Amino acid sequence: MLAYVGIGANLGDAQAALAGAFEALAALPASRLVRRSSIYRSAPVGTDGPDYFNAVAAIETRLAPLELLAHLQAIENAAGRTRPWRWAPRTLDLDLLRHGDATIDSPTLTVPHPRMHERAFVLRPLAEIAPALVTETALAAVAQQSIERL
Ligand code: ROI
Repeated sequence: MLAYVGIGANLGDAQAALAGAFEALAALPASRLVRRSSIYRSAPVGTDGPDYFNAVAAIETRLAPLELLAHLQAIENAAGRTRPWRWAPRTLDLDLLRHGDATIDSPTLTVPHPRMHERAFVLRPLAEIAPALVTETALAAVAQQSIERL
């Protein structure tokens, strides 16, 4: 399956965290990192705090959605992620955006990611590596959000 993972960080050396995340994704079992977007700097959405660095990765994987999710959480934890409150700043956040054409709505995982269409920091890098998945209308709807491709 071709899965898409959103990557974000806004604490510590966030750019190094993104580079480390790409390396960790490339090392996932039964998987191959097939595409990585540019890195974007974006104002925090839904909260305040430092700017985020964001990117999206495409992974060809034989891991099932919940298996992949568990690996993503292990990578976050290894990067020193803590969860003091819901929208706290984070050293590394990995969101499973899509997993093939699966639609899943379970207590631990919803794919496609339910809020990706509200977020320029997801849609812009996703459009860069998977233009067929992001319409011009969707991009126009988030055009007022502050984001810059580095
Ligand atoms: N805002 C931006 N710009 N980038 C993120 O990765 C990000 N992640 C989040 C919330 C708090 C919703 N805001 C974000 O989880």
